[in-house]
Amino acid sequence: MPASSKLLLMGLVSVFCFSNPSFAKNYVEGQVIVKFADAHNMDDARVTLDNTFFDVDQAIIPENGIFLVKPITNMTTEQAIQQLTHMDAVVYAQADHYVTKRNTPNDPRFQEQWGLSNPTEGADIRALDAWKFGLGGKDRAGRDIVVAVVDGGVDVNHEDLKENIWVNSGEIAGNGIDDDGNGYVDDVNGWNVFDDNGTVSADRHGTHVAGIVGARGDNGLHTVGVNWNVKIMAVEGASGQTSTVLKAYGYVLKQKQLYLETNGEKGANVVSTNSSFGVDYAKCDSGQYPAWNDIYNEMGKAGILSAAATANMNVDVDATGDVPTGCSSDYLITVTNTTRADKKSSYAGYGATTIDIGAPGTDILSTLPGNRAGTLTGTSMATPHVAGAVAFLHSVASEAFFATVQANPGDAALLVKKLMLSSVDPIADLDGKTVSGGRLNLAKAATVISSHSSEACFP
Ligand SMILES: [Ca+2]
Ligand SMILES: [Ca+2]
Ligand SMILES: [Ca+2]
Repeated sequence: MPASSKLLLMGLVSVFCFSNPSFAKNYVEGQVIVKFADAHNMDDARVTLDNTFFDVDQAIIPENGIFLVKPITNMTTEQAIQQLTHMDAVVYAQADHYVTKRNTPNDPRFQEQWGLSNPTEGADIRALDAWKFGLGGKDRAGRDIVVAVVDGGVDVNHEDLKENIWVNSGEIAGNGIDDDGNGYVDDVNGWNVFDDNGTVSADRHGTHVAGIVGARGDNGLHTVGVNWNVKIMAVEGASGQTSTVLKAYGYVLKQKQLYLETNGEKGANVVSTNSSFGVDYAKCDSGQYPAWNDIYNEMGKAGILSAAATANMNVDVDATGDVPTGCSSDYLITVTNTTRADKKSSYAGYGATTIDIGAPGTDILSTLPGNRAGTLTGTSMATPHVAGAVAFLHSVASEAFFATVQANPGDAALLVKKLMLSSVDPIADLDGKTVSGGRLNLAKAATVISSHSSEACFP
Protein backbone atom coordinates (compact mmCIF):
# COMPACT_ATOMS: atom_id res chain seq x y z
CA MET A 1 0.00 0.00 0.00
CA PRO A 2 1.44 3.45 -0.87
CA ALA A 3 2.33 5.53 2.15
CA SER A 4 -0.28 8.15 1.31
CA SER A 5 -3.06 5.53 1.24
CA LYS A 6 -1.88 4.08 4.50
CA LEU A 7 -1.93 7.52 6.09
CA LEU A 8 -5.43 8.09 4.79
CA LEU A 9 -6.53 4.72 6.13
CA MET A 10 -4.99 5.47 9.50
CA GLY A 11 -6.85 8.76 9.56
CA LEU A 12 -10.15 7.04 8.86
CA VAL A 13 -9.62 4.19 11.24
CA SER A 14 -8.32 6.24 14.14
CA VAL A 15 -11.71 7.90 14.41
CA PHE A 16 -12.99 4.64 15.84
CA CYS A 17 -9.96 3.71 17.86
CA PHE A 18 -9.85 5.66 21.06
CA SER A 19 -13.46 6.08 22.02
CA ASN A 20 -13.96 5.62 25.72
CA PRO A 21 -14.90 1.95 26.09
CA SER A 22 -17.56 2.89 28.61
CA PHE A 23 -19.46 4.46 25.71
CA ALA A 24 -19.36 1.26 23.71
CA LYS A 25 -22.66 -0.65 23.41
CA ASN A 26 -22.92 -3.02 26.34
CA TYR A 27 -25.98 -4.88 25.08
CA VAL A 28 -27.03 -7.13 22.22
CA GLU A 29 -28.24 -5.01 19.32
CA GLY A 30 -31.64 -5.89 17.83
CA GLN A 31 -33.37 -7.56 20.76
CA VAL A 32 -35.23 -6.39 23.84
CA ILE A 33 -36.34 -8.06 27.06
CA VAL A 34 -40.04 -7.34 27.55
CA LYS A 35 -42.43 -8.08 30.42
CA PHE A 36 -46.07 -8.31 29.32
CA ALA A 37 -48.92 -7.69 31.75
CA ASP A 38 -51.12 -10.55 30.57
CA ALA A 39 -49.16 -12.85 28.27
CA HIS A 40 -47.76 -16.05 29.75
CA ASN A 41 -47.04 -18.18 26.68
CA MET A 42 -45.62 -17.61 23.19
CA ASP A 43 -49.04 -17.53 21.49
CA ASP A 44 -50.47 -14.91 23.84
CA ALA A 45 -47.32 -12.86 23.61
CA ARG A 46 -47.42 -12.95 19.81
CA VAL A 47 -51.07 -11.92 19.78
CA THR A 48 -50.19 -8.99 22.01
CA LEU A 49 -47.70 -7.79 19.40
CA ASP A 50 -50.04 -8.27 16.42
CA ASN A 51 -50.03 -5.25 14.13
CA THR A 52 -46.89 -3.81 15.67
CA PHE A 53 -43.32 -3.63 14.37
CA PHE A 54 -42.23 -6.43 16.72
CA ASP A 55 -42.23 -10.18 17.04
CA VAL A 56 -41.61 -12.50 19.98
CA ASP A 57 -38.37 -14.42 19.59
CA GLN A 58 -38.12 -16.48 22.78
CA ALA A 59 -39.91 -17.16 26.03
CA ILE A 60 -37.54 -16.22 28.87
CA ILE A 61 -39.72 -16.67 31.98
CA PRO A 62 -43.20 -16.99 30.45
CA GLU A 63 -44.89 -17.56 33.83
CA ASN A 64 -43.82 -14.03 34.75
CA GLY A 65 -44.63 -12.61 31.32
CA ILE A 66 -40.99 -12.14 30.31
CA PHE A 67 -40.06 -12.65 26.64
CA LEU A 68 -37.33 -11.74 24.19
CA VAL A 69 -38.70 -9.45 21.48
CA LYS A 70 -37.15 -8.40 18.16
CA PRO A 71 -38.16 -5.56 15.85
CA ILE A 72 -39.23 -6.66 12.36
CA THR A 73 -38.41 -3.32 10.78
CA ASN A 74 -35.18 -1.38 10.78
CA MET A 75 -34.81 0.44 14.09
CA THR A 76 -32.21 0.77 16.81
CA THR A 77 -32.53 -1.05 20.10
CA GLU A 78 -33.05 2.32 21.81
CA GLN A 79 -35.96 3.12 19.49
CA ALA A 80 -37.43 -0.35 20.07
CA ILE A 81 -37.29 0.08 23.86
CA GLN A 82 -38.95 3.47 23.58
CA GLN A 83 -41.82 2.17 21.43
CA LEU A 84 -42.38 -0.98 23.48
CA THR A 85 -42.34 0.93 26.77
CA HIS A 86 -45.24 3.05 25.53
CA MET A 87 -47.50 0.04 24.82
CA ASP A 88 -50.24 -0.57 27.38
CA ALA A 89 -49.62 -4.34 27.34
CA VAL A 90 -45.97 -3.88 28.29
CA VAL A 91 -44.88 -3.58 31.94
CA TYR A 92 -41.29 -2.81 31.00
CA ALA A 93 -38.78 -3.14 28.19
CA GLN A 94 -35.02 -3.15 28.56
CA ALA A 95 -31.88 -3.97 26.61
CA ASP A 96 -30.31 -7.42 26.81
CA HIS A 97 -27.08 -6.27 28.48
CA TYR A 98 -23.96 -8.34 28.46
CA VAL A 99 -23.21 -9.88 31.84
CA THR A 100 -19.62 -10.38 32.92
CA LYS A 101 -18.48 -13.11 35.21
CA ARG A 102 -16.76 -11.57 38.21
CA ASN A 103 -13.43 -13.27 38.35
CA THR A 104 -12.32 -12.99 41.94
CA PRO A 105 -9.89 -15.80 42.69
CA ASN A 106 -10.28 -18.02 45.76
CA ASP A 107 -6.55 -17.99 46.54
CA PRO A 108 -6.44 -17.46 50.32
CA ARG A 109 -3.84 -14.67 50.34
CA PHE A 110 -5.19 -12.71 47.35
CA GLN A 111 -6.48 -9.97 49.69
CA GLU A 112 -2.87 -9.26 50.71
CA GLN A 113 -1.74 -8.75 47.11
CA TRP A 114 -2.19 -4.98 47.06
CA GLY A 115 -0.26 -4.65 43.81
CA LEU A 116 -2.91 -6.63 41.92
CA SER A 117 -6.06 -5.27 43.52
CA ASN A 118 -6.58 -2.69 46.23
CA PRO A 119 -9.91 -0.95 45.62
CA THR A 120 -9.81 1.13 48.80
CA GLU A 121 -6.32 2.59 48.47
CA GLY A 122 -5.57 2.25 44.75
CA ALA A 123 -1.97 2.04 43.53
CA ASP A 124 -2.67 -1.45 42.14
CA ILE A 125 -2.54 -2.54 38.48
CA ARG A 126 -6.36 -3.07 38.38
CA ALA A 127 -6.04 -6.81 37.90
CA LEU A 128 -9.61 -7.55 39.01
CA ASP A 129 -10.97 -5.39 36.20
CA ALA A 130 -8.48 -6.88 33.76
CA TRP A 131 -9.55 -10.45 34.60
CA LYS A 132 -13.01 -9.67 33.19
CA PHE A 133 -11.31 -9.97 29.79
CA GLY A 134 -9.68 -13.31 30.52
CA LEU A 135 -7.38 -15.13 32.89
CA GLY A 136 -4.30 -15.52 30.73
CA GLY A 137 -2.81 -18.65 29.25
CA LYS A 138 -3.59 -19.00 25.58
CA ASP A 139 -3.74 -16.81 22.50
CA ARG A 140 -6.57 -16.66 19.98
CA ALA A 141 -5.34 -19.81 18.25
CA GLY A 142 -5.34 -21.70 21.55
CA ARG A 143 -1.55 -21.74 21.72
CA ASP A 144 0.18 -21.62 25.10
CA ILE A 145 1.71 -18.24 25.97
CA VAL A 146 5.14 -18.50 27.60
CA VAL A 147 7.09 -16.08 29.81
CA ALA A 148 10.79 -16.78 30.26
CA VAL A 149 11.91 -16.01 33.81
CA VAL A 150 15.65 -15.47 33.48
CA ASP A 151 16.77 -15.59 37.09
CA GLY A 152 18.52 -17.76 39.63
CA GLY A 153 16.10 -20.63 38.97
CA VAL A 154 12.48 -21.38 39.85
CA ASP A 155 10.99 -23.96 42.24
CA VAL A 156 9.19 -25.81 39.44
CA ASN A 157 7.64 -28.19 41.99
CA HIS A 158 6.01 -25.44 44.06
CA GLU A 159 2.38 -26.46 44.48
CA ASP A 160 1.19 -23.03 43.34
CA LEU A 161 3.46 -22.92 40.28
CA LYS A 162 3.82 -26.45 38.93
CA GLU A 163 0.71 -26.39 36.74
CA ASN A 164 1.93 -23.15 35.17
CA ILE A 165 5.48 -24.28 34.46
CA TRP A 166 6.37 -24.67 30.79
CA VAL A 167 6.99 -28.24 29.73
CA ASN A 168 9.01 -29.01 26.62
CA SER A 169 6.72 -31.65 25.15
CA GLY A 170 9.39 -33.01 22.85
CA GLU A 171 11.87 -33.71 25.62
CA ILE A 172 12.06 -36.82 27.81
CA ALA A 173 13.47 -35.96 31.23
CA GLY A 174 16.66 -37.45 32.56
CA ASN A 175 17.59 -39.81 29.72
CA GLY A 176 20.71 -37.87 28.74
CA ILE A 177 19.38 -37.42 25.21
CA ASP A 178 18.37 -34.23 23.38
CA ASP A 179 15.11 -35.83 22.32
CA ASP A 180 13.68 -32.80 20.53
CA GLY A 181 16.99 -31.96 18.86
CA ASN A 182 17.00 -28.32 19.96
CA GLY A 183 20.62 -28.47 21.07
CA TYR A 184 19.87 -28.85 24.79
CA VAL A 185 19.85 -32.20 26.60
CA ASP A 186 16.92 -32.87 28.96
CA ASP A 187 15.61 -29.29 28.88
CA VAL A 188 12.19 -30.17 30.23
CA ASN A 189 11.22 -26.88 31.97
CA GLY A 190 14.00 -24.58 30.78
CA TRP A 191 17.74 -24.47 31.12
CA ASN A 192 20.44 -24.08 33.77
CA VAL A 193 23.30 -22.15 32.19
CA PHE A 194 25.62 -22.59 35.20
CA ASP A 195 25.46 -26.38 35.20
CA ASP A 196 24.76 -26.72 31.47
CA ASN A 197 21.81 -28.99 32.10
CA GLY A 198 18.02 -28.99 32.39
CA THR A 199 17.81 -29.02 36.18
CA VAL A 200 16.98 -25.55 37.49
CA SER A 201 17.49 -24.56 41.14
CA ALA A 202 14.61 -23.75 43.49
CA ASP A 203 15.89 -20.21 43.85
CA ARG A 204 14.16 -17.86 46.31
CA HIS A 205 14.31 -14.75 44.11
CA GLY A 206 13.30 -16.50 40.89
CA THR A 207 10.45 -18.39 42.56
CA HIS A 208 9.05 -15.12 43.90
CA VAL A 209 9.32 -13.52 40.46
CA ALA A 210 7.64 -16.52 38.79
CA GLY A 211 4.71 -16.30 41.19
CA ILE A 212 4.12 -12.65 40.32
CA VAL A 213 4.00 -13.56 36.62
CA GLY A 214 1.75 -16.55 37.13
CA ALA A 215 1.08 -18.27 40.43
CA ARG A 216 -1.89 -20.49 39.62
CA GLY A 217 -5.16 -18.62 40.14
CA ASP A 218 -8.30 -19.88 41.86
CA ASN A 219 -6.72 -23.12 43.07
CA GLY A 220 -7.31 -22.38 46.76
CA LEU A 221 -3.56 -22.12 47.36
CA HIS A 222 -1.38 -19.18 48.40
CA THR A 223 -1.39 -16.32 45.92
CA VAL A 224 -2.40 -15.52 42.35
CA GLY A 225 -0.24 -14.19 39.53
CA VAL A 226 -0.97 -11.46 37.01
CA ASN A 227 -1.95 -14.48 34.91
CA TRP A 228 -4.02 -17.24 36.54
CA ASN A 229 -2.83 -19.46 33.72
CA VAL A 230 0.39 -19.08 31.77
CA LYS A 231 3.49 -21.09 31.03
CA ILE A 232 6.68 -20.09 32.83
CA MET A 233 9.99 -21.12 31.30
CA ALA A 234 12.66 -21.28 34.02
CA VAL A 235 16.05 -20.14 32.78
CA GLU A 236 18.82 -20.09 35.34
CA GLY A 237 21.63 -17.72 34.43
CA ALA A 238 21.05 -14.27 35.81
CA SER A 239 24.36 -13.40 37.37
CA GLY A 240 28.09 -13.87 37.09
CA GLN A 241 29.19 -12.65 33.70
CA THR A 242 27.61 -11.13 30.62
CA SER A 243 28.38 -14.35 28.75
CA THR A 244 26.23 -16.25 31.27
CA VAL A 245 23.28 -13.94 30.68
CA LEU A 246 23.76 -14.15 26.91
CA LYS A 247 23.62 -17.95 27.06
CA ALA A 248 20.38 -17.69 29.05
CA TYR A 249 18.81 -15.35 26.52
CA GLY A 250 20.23 -17.51 23.74
CA TYR A 251 18.20 -20.44 25.05
CA VAL A 252 15.03 -18.34 25.04
CA LEU A 253 15.69 -17.00 21.55
CA LYS A 254 16.36 -20.49 20.20
CA GLN A 255 13.09 -21.83 21.56
CA LYS A 256 11.09 -18.97 20.06
CA GLN A 257 12.78 -19.23 16.70
CA LEU A 258 12.13 -22.97 16.64
CA TYR A 259 8.51 -22.28 17.50
CA LEU A 260 8.15 -19.87 14.60
CA GLU A 261 10.04 -22.09 12.16
CA THR A 262 8.05 -25.24 12.98
CA ASN A 263 4.69 -23.52 13.33
CA GLY A 264 4.50 -24.50 16.99
CA GLU A 265 5.66 -28.11 16.62
CA LYS A 266 8.85 -27.42 18.54
CA GLY A 267 10.18 -24.72 20.83
CA ALA A 268 8.08 -22.34 22.91
CA ASN A 269 5.76 -19.43 22.25
CA VAL A 270 7.72 -16.97 24.41
CA VAL A 271 6.27 -13.44 24.31
CA SER A 272 8.21 -11.85 27.16
CA THR A 273 11.27 -12.29 29.31
CA ASN A 274 11.70 -11.10 32.87
CA SER A 275 15.14 -9.93 33.92
CA SER A 276 16.28 -8.37 37.16
CA PHE A 277 20.03 -8.18 37.01
CA GLY A 278 22.50 -5.84 35.44
CA VAL A 279 25.66 -3.83 35.48
CA ASP A 280 25.39 -0.76 37.73
CA TYR A 281 26.55 2.60 36.38
CA ALA A 282 27.29 1.15 32.95
CA LYS A 283 26.59 3.24 29.84
CA CYS A 284 24.90 0.78 27.52
CA ASP A 285 25.16 2.91 24.40
CA SER A 286 28.81 3.90 24.94
CA GLY A 287 29.98 1.28 22.47
CA GLN A 288 31.31 -1.01 25.20
CA TYR A 289 28.18 -3.11 25.62
CA PRO A 290 26.95 -3.93 22.08
CA ALA A 291 25.94 -7.50 22.94
CA TRP A 292 23.08 -6.30 25.14
CA ASN A 293 21.08 -4.29 22.59
CA ASP A 294 21.87 -6.95 20.01
CA ILE A 295 20.27 -9.79 21.99
CA TYR A 296 17.20 -7.72 22.92
CA ASN A 297 16.78 -6.75 19.26
CA GLU A 298 17.12 -10.36 18.08
CA MET A 299 14.59 -11.59 20.66
CA GLY A 300 12.38 -8.62 19.82
CA LYS A 301 12.28 -9.44 16.12
CA ALA A 302 11.05 -12.90 17.12
CA GLY A 303 8.20 -11.31 19.07
CA ILE A 304 9.69 -11.20 22.55
CA LEU A 305 9.34 -8.04 24.62
CA SER A 306 11.88 -8.06 27.45
CA ALA A 307 10.99 -6.50 30.80
CA ALA A 308 13.99 -5.37 32.81
CA ALA A 309 14.29 -4.11 36.39
CA THR A 310 16.25 -0.95 36.92
CA ALA A 311 18.68 -0.36 39.76
CA ASN A 312 17.59 -0.60 43.39
CA MET A 313 19.12 2.81 44.05
CA ASN A 314 17.66 6.29 43.92
CA VAL A 315 19.63 7.25 40.81
CA ASP A 316 18.82 8.98 37.53
CA VAL A 317 19.68 6.27 35.04
CA ASP A 318 19.64 8.85 32.21
CA ALA A 319 22.75 10.34 33.83
CA THR A 320 24.40 7.43 35.65
CA GLY A 321 23.76 4.71 33.10
CA ASP A 322 22.59 1.17 33.78
CA VAL A 323 22.79 -2.08 31.85
CA PRO A 324 20.35 -3.22 30.64
CA THR A 325 17.77 -0.59 31.64
CA GLY A 326 19.76 2.23 30.03
CA CYS A 327 20.02 0.29 26.76
CA SER A 328 18.21 1.78 23.78
CA SER A 329 16.70 -1.36 22.22
CA ASP A 330 13.05 -0.71 21.40
CA TYR A 331 12.27 -4.26 22.52
CA LEU A 332 13.13 -3.52 26.14
CA ILE A 333 10.53 -2.27 28.60
CA THR A 334 12.27 -0.92 31.68
CA VAL A 335 10.60 -0.85 35.05
CA THR A 336 10.90 0.97 38.36
CA ASN A 337 9.32 0.13 41.71
CA THR A 338 6.18 1.81 43.05
CA THR A 339 4.75 1.66 46.55
CA ARG A 340 1.36 1.18 48.15
CA ALA A 341 1.14 4.99 48.33
CA ASP A 342 1.48 5.07 44.51
CA LYS A 343 4.88 6.71 44.67
CA LYS A 344 8.23 5.72 43.28
CA SER A 345 10.15 3.79 45.89
CA SER A 346 12.97 5.90 47.29
CA TYR A 347 15.21 2.89 46.65
CA ALA A 348 14.55 2.67 42.92
CA GLY A 349 16.12 4.13 39.80
CA TYR A 350 14.38 6.46 37.40
CA GLY A 351 15.03 8.20 34.09
CA ALA A 352 12.87 10.41 31.86
CA THR A 353 14.28 8.82 28.71
CA THR A 354 15.51 5.43 29.93
CA ILE A 355 12.96 4.07 32.43
CA ASP A 356 9.62 3.34 30.83
CA ILE A 357 7.06 2.56 33.49
CA GLY A 358 6.36 1.96 37.18
CA ALA A 359 4.79 -1.13 38.70
CA PRO A 360 4.16 -2.29 42.27
CA GLY A 361 7.38 -3.57 43.77
CA THR A 362 7.25 -2.79 47.48
CA ASP A 363 6.07 -5.39 50.02
CA ILE A 364 4.90 -7.77 47.31
CA LEU A 365 3.52 -11.15 48.37
CA SER A 366 4.38 -14.09 46.12
CA THR A 367 5.56 -17.69 46.09
CA LEU A 368 8.73 -18.86 47.82
CA PRO A 369 10.46 -22.25 47.59
CA GLY A 370 9.08 -25.15 49.58
CA ASN A 371 5.37 -24.47 49.01
CA ARG A 372 5.55 -21.18 50.88
CA ALA A 373 4.69 -17.57 50.13
CA GLY A 374 6.23 -14.38 51.49
CA THR A 375 6.92 -10.72 50.92
CA LEU A 376 9.86 -9.20 49.05
CA THR A 377 10.65 -5.67 47.84
CA GLY A 378 12.55 -4.30 44.86
CA THR A 379 12.48 -3.45 41.18
CA SER A 380 12.75 -7.24 40.80
CA MET A 381 9.19 -7.51 42.10
CA ALA A 382 7.89 -4.63 39.95
CA THR A 383 9.21 -6.04 36.68
CA PRO A 384 7.35 -9.38 36.65
CA HIS A 385 4.08 -7.43 36.90
CA VAL A 386 5.09 -5.98 33.52
CA ALA A 387 6.45 -9.21 31.99
CA GLY A 388 3.27 -10.94 33.17
CA ALA A 389 1.16 -8.15 31.72
CA VAL A 390 2.72 -8.67 28.29
CA ALA A 391 1.66 -12.31 28.37
CA PHE A 392 -1.79 -11.43 29.70
CA LEU A 393 -2.36 -8.87 26.95
CA HIS A 394 -1.48 -11.45 24.29
CA SER A 395 -4.17 -13.69 25.79
CA VAL A 396 -6.97 -11.12 25.55
CA ALA A 397 -5.95 -9.38 22.33
CA SER A 398 -8.26 -8.75 19.40
CA GLU A 399 -8.26 -10.70 16.13
CA ALA A 400 -6.53 -7.75 14.47
CA PHE A 401 -3.70 -7.81 16.98
CA PHE A 402 -3.36 -11.56 16.61
CA ALA A 403 -3.06 -11.12 12.84
CA THR A 404 -0.08 -8.85 13.51
CA VAL A 405 1.43 -11.45 15.84
CA GLN A 406 1.30 -13.96 13.02
CA ALA A 407 2.42 -11.66 10.23
CA ASN A 408 5.16 -9.84 12.11
CA PRO A 409 5.79 -10.85 15.72
CA GLY A 410 8.33 -8.06 16.19
CA ASP A 411 5.76 -5.41 15.32
CA ALA A 412 3.37 -7.04 17.79
CA ALA A 413 5.96 -6.81 20.56
CA LEU A 414 6.42 -3.10 19.90
CA LEU A 415 2.66 -2.54 19.82
CA VAL A 416 2.25 -4.14 23.24
CA LYS A 417 4.95 -1.86 24.62
CA LYS A 418 3.40 1.28 23.16
CA LEU A 419 0.00 0.24 24.42
CA MET A 420 1.23 -0.38 27.95
CA LEU A 421 3.06 2.95 28.10
CA SER A 422 0.08 4.88 26.75
CA SER A 423 -2.44 3.31 29.13
CA VAL A 424 -0.69 3.88 32.47
CA ASP A 425 -2.29 5.66 35.39
CA PRO A 426 -0.29 8.88 35.51
CA ILE A 427 1.27 9.37 38.94
CA ALA A 428 2.89 12.57 40.07
CA ASP A 429 5.98 10.89 41.45
CA LEU A 430 6.85 9.37 38.06
CA ASP A 431 6.14 12.51 36.05
CA GLY A 432 9.41 13.59 34.45
CA LYS A 433 11.11 10.52 35.89
CA THR A 434 9.83 7.90 33.44
CA VAL A 435 8.93 7.79 29.76
CA SER A 436 5.25 7.06 30.45
CA GLY A 437 4.92 9.11 33.63
CA GLY A 438 2.82 6.44 35.24
CA ARG A 439 2.16 3.06 36.78
CA LEU A 440 0.95 -0.01 34.89
CA ASN A 441 -2.82 -0.24 34.52
CA LEU A 442 -3.55 -3.74 33.23
CA ALA A 443 -7.29 -3.20 32.90
CA LYS A 444 -6.89 -0.15 30.70
CA ALA A 445 -4.35 -1.90 28.50
CA ALA A 446 -6.59 -4.98 28.26
CA THR A 447 -9.56 -2.84 27.28
CA VAL A 448 -7.63 -1.29 24.42
CA ILE A 449 -5.90 -4.40 23.07
CA SER A 450 -9.06 -6.52 23.20
CA SER A 451 -11.20 -4.07 21.26
CA HIS A 452 -8.93 -2.58 18.66
CA SER A 453 -9.97 -3.41 15.15
CA SER A 454 -6.82 -2.49 13.27
CA GLU A 455 -3.11 -2.11 13.68
CA ALA A 456 -3.65 1.54 12.81
CA CYS A 457 -5.58 1.84 16.06
CA PHE A 458 -2.52 1.40 18.20
CA PRO A 459 -0.85 4.51 19.52
CA1 LIG B 1 16.25 -30.65 24.05
CA1 LIG C 1 15.96 -36.06 27.14
CA1 LIG D 1 -2.84 -19.87 43.87
